[in-house]
Amino acid sequence: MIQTVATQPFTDQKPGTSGLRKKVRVFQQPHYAENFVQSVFDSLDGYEGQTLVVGGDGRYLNREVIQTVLKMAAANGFGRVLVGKGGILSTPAASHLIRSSGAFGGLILSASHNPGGPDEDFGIKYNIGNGGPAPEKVTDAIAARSLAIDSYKLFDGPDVDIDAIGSSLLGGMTVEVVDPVAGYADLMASLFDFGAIRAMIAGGFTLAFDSMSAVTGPYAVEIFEGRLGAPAGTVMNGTPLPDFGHHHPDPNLVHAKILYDRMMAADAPDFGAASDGDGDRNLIIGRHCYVTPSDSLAVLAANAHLAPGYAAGLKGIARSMPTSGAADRVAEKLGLPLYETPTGWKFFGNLLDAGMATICGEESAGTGSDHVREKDGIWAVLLWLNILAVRQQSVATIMADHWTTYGRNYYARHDYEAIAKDKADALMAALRDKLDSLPGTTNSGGVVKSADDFAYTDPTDQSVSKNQGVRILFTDGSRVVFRLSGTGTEGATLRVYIERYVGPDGELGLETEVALAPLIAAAQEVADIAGYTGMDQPSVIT
Ligand code: G16
Repeated sequence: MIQTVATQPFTDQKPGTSGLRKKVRVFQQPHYAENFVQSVFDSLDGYEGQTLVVGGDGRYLNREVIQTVLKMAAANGFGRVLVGKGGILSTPAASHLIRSSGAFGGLILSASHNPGGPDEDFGIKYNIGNGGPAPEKVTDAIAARSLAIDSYKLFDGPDVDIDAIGSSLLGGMTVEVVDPVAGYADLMASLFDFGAIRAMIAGGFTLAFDSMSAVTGPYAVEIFEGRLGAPAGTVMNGTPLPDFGHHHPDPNLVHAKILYDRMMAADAPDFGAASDGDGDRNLIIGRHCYVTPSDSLAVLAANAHLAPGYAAGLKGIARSMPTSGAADRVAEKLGLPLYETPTGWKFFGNLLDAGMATICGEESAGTGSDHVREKDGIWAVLLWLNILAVRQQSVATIMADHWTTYGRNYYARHDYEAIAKDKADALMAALRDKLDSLPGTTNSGGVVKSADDFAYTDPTDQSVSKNQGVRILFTDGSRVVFRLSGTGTEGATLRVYIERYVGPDGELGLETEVALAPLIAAAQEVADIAGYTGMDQPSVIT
């Protein structure tokens, strides 16, 4: 029986950079998740009888919200829902399942790299039929609907068993519980030379992959240990846990410190990597050699042709604006177009659909390609492994070679977390007020060439996205970028992105902090970060 439940709008359901992310306790309010899911359905046209994909990263509340989604999908007229066994689907696997099943769209339940548990974070994101995050026109419609909603529809039936593969009926809707891993692993095998990687591992190459007790565990065990023959134990923290074992599943140098320390030890493996809560981010560390996400994008783009799936070359490269310009130099050399988009994977979807870009990447540890419409952590690791297997060189050698060919973009991101929202807004407003007066002035970073607030016009549909981050560009090509995160759930997070380019003949071996020190000082001078936030150090440096 279909129930229509009366409700009232919540005023805080506007999706951020990547869906709606809130504290679990916010999602546990009566009607909260239901309102958002109904707002999604109400913003879509033509899904009756169609297929919806549902799954998540296994975090606290995942299973409960999956049942809610199933009952609401049945009541709203979907014909079929595909759900990952146990409610598990990594974000890239969900994207692949949406595409390969011809689904109308999907709901991915995750707060990505944010921690999980009763006092931590949860999230819901809607992806469209191309497998990618809903574009802004859809998320704007969802936000508008969430402010007007007065009822939602729920099928009044028992919970569905999501732990056994197979089909069942919920009202008139079919629920198919599917293997979350196999189809994704097959896709990876179709893109990369698994034989070459397997031979490299059999020949003594060692790797460590930290799943951070999050969703990639089953995928990594199947692919690295199963199909590629790495020894058992190669995958660390390989069981997805609702609270990620009390860890913060963010693959950066702070939260993946155990892996980092292992990679810097005398007996380090040849290659180390980690992924995040929902499996779309990646951290790459060679033996004694950390690779920044921006550099990783550049190296992957420069060498992708060594993997079978990309042997025909790339159509273009896309990066988010705050990502370093390292990939730009590769694009230039390869004669490829380079697209600079706002932060958020959703901005890459149109470029990938239009065949304008093949590889995309972001400074926030995301890289991916046109094989799905999300960034993909395990994909990035496999492309690295394929390149290492072909080149038969260490990560450190490949990085050194890359810099002597293209020059080096020294890069760091400083995050100031959990600052009061009004203070963060005031800091950004003051910066915006200064933009016109900055060009021509000198500070610790050098002479300011230009200063603006990044705006993007999508080349495929001409849609315009404004206020995407304040950029201060210096005459020597260095830059400092300021923006507020769109994924946090507590106060505001200020992100300061700092970059300095040194050509192939310049000093390529500096410590990053040393290379960037004048620009870090300039960021303080221009934005008065300490004054506005009361913090004299960032919370996280990546
Ligand atoms: C999401 C988006 C990314 C973005 C990142 C950080 O990643 O998909 O495109 O770069 O958030 O965004 P912000 O700087 O606004 O916090 P994820 O892995 O959290 O889904």
